[in-house]
Amino acid sequence: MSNAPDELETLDGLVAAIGEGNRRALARAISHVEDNTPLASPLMAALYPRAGNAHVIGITGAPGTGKSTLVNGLAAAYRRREHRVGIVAVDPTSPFSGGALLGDRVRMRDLAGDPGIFIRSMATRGSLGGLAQATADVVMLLDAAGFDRILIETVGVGQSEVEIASTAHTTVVVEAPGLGDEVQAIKAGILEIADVFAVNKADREGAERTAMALKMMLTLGGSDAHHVMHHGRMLPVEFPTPATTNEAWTPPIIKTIAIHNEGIDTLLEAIEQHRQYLDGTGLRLLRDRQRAAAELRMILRDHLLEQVLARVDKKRLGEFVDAVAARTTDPYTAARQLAATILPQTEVEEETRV
Ligand SMILES: Nc1nc2c(ncn2[C@@H]2O[C@H](COP(=O)(O)OP(=O)(O)OP(=O)(O)O)[C@@H](O)[C@H]2O)c(=O)[nH]1
Ligand SMILES: [Mg+2]
Repeated sequence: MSNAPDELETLDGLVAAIGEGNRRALARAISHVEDNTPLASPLMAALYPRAGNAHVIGITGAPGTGKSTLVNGLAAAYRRREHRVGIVAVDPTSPFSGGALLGDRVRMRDLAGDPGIFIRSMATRGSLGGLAQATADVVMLLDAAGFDRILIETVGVGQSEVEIASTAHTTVVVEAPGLGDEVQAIKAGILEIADVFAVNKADREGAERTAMALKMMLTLGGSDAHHVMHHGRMLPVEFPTPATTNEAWTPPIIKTIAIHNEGIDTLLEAIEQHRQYLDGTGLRLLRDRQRAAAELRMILRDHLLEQVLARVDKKRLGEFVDAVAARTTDPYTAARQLAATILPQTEVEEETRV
């Protein structure tokens, strides 16, 4: 069989096995990319062209609102519709949810035997940017492996969620009653990234109030205002605006009882409608393009930084740091001088002539 263990040691073997739906190969590829082994770059290069078919769905919200339970329900519902589902659980605030993650694993066990489902958890390593990039890489690999619906769960209340959610085509913000009466998203500032709201734990008192509060907020802003705010973020000047972008999307508010599997199909429908909206208006292409630009910039920055650090030894770097700290130079000048170490000699001369 082509899935013999040694086959998976080579680039071609891995890529072929992933194409055949080999889960072990996929898990291995993810490890290569996460650990940045020598195979990471060629793997990304070989698999990137195969990705781009998945619809990526971010599920975010305050701790304990029921995101994992919803993800479970959504995954099962997508499976019933013959989709292949990737699940990425991102945990940037591990101190809060170490226990919850354990709970997730137990709950997700009933999905785990299904070959149409692939689950991966990720924990913080390095910077938040690093986690966002690592998540994007794993999503790409799942996409290339043929998972056509990818659910990313982020626990959350901050910039990291916004960053990770920006990997998604559709972002579901999960609210629950009884977290104090104000809607959590206001505090969190994640309101503007919501494409769909789920008011989970609708079996509890106060769910109606939470839904009303959300509705009021949306109408207060006006759905057009929301639209501009939401998509304005996605429209940097250098990209053409699709002709039909004016068609507004008002985030639907769906009540769910995840533990009893109620409202899950309605939530799934809302996500699928948003997907069609993105496709129909050309916004999907725009989002993909915007994401490509952001990703390219991020990787380029990392790459250039690595190049500089490879040329400047620790001691010399320490001297720059000392000089900036002592204010004998400023960080801009220091950065320019450090960057000059990777410029061709002629440009360095020009640079110093200025
Ligand atoms: N009453 C009620 N409880 C629910 C519902 N959905 C989930 N829960 C419970 O709420 C708790 C938290 O659910 P999770 O799915 O782990 O929530 P989460 O948002 O993933 O939590 P973190 O990942 O820790 O942020 C669990 O005890 C669930 O059983 C619901 O619809 N109604
Ligand atoms: Mg969870």
